[in-house]
Amino acid sequence: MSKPLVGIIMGSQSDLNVMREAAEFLEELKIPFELTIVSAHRTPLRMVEYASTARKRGLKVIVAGAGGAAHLPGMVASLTSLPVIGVPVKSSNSIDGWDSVLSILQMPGGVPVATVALNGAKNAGILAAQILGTSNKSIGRKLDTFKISLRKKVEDSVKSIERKGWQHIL
Ligand code: RP5
Repeated sequence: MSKPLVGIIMGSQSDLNVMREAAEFLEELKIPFELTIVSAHRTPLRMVEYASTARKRGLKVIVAGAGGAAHLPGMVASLTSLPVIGVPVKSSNSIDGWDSVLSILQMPGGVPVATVALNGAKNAGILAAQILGTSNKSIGRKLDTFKISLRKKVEDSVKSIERKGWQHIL
């Protein structure tokens, strides 16, 4: 097993159902990653340890998801100079999701978190791969293929609507 390049972390096991989409995308592209629970509020010292050793351990990018008062991505970004992608999760303690979005999005100057959409873990996985793909040709090629597959899917839908008529699609 090669050393993980991406660290996927989340505040609680209850985030896994959303965060798994980042893991699934990386798995699809055969990009080595690690996945674990790190809570900013319940295990703050573990968070400090995780983030401050991440670069030394060989990680290149961190994907961090949390819900409600979602401090994990921002705090991790404060502890490492690796790029951090934040995933706002609509969790049981979220009011409506905006709380998580704004907690992750509105970072102070100097400490960016690349924030994806609410529950947008798949895009976080894609973005992590794209960051790696800037310096890794093989990952870059797989991402090009992925992009082509997105285009083909839309083209297939266009053809299908033209062939069957829109009334017969759903
Ligand atoms: C956040 O609180 C976690 O990231 C999770 O989204 C939310 C709820 O956690 P649990 O109470 O389900 O463990 O810190």
